[in-house]
Amino acid sequence: MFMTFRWFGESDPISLEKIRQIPGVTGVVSALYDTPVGAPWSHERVQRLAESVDDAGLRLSVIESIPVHEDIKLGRPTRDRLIDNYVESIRSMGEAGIRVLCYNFMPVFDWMRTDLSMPLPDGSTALAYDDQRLAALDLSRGTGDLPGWATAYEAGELRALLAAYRDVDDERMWEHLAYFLERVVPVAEASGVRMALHPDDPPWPIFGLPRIITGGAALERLVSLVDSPANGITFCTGSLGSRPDNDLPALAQRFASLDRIHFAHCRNVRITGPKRFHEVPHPSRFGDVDMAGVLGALRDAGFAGPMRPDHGRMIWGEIGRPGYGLYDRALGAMYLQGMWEGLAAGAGA
Ligand code: DNO
Repeated sequence: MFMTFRWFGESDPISLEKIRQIPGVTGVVSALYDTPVGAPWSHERVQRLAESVDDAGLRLSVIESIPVHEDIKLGRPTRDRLIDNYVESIRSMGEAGIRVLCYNFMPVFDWMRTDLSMPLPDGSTALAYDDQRLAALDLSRGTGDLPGWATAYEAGELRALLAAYRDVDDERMWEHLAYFLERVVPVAEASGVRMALHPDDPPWPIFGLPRIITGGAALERLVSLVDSPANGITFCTGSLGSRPDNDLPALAQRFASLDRIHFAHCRNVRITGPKRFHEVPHPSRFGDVDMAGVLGALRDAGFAGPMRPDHGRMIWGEIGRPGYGLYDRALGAMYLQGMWEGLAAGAGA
């Protein structure tokens, strides 16, 4: 593996110069944040982004994400034109030499939490989710009040979208995902790009919306939809790990040995009840994720792809984008590299 770090572009308070000073981080994970969802990414723009990262002495290793338009997820007739645009964006990535695309197929919302700054006993704060609190959230005024990275929707727009999904159950979502992948994966393969679907976070339905990428059975089904190495997954320990029925080391072993893990997101969660968890520091002993088991499985399978520390807590008085401050993620990067180095040493012993 090689270590990467997410960067939200020029407006990110954590500059590339700072990222470069985290020992061992060589890759950057980023995106074109000002392109409207559904519009094609031009080769020039992607190339310019890659060059700005190069200039800082790093390499743009992963695009996270090219968002999938809701019309594709809903299976609307407009999807064909939007898929053409998506394919064009993938070609642009390939031409710019970027080999991994992390994306998701979650309806309406991306990752969701009910608390962005839950205090932990040591005085740090972390992201937390509690399904009972989610049920109490009011969507009638749009997404404005939601604690999460949801795309902003006005009340009316959100109501219409939620209504449109009422006709889309899990099986329809799978059909729409297959339709998308059948058209996109061959182009990714020809462009030298590996697609890495991010599991749903949290991995269960929210607000009555279907969520299908939840665990081992779903990942098996995903990789069989289009049988190509370009149709892979982002192995997110935190998302998959918030369900106790997911055996993370076994899943890592299974999908890495198929060469379908193209990107690893590593973070830890503590499960505190049914559909209730909060994020914790990266090392295994703070939560329910067996990080050594996961990294050991990846290493044994010869995983050579990008890995990044995922969400960190807010520590040392840092104020910033929830989950994406500098300090705790940098500590995570060091822990993960230390673990990897130790595993490598152990393998020869
Ligand atoms: C959260 C991230 C996700 C991820 C998308 C990929 O912190 O892991 O938002 O970027 O789901 O499309």
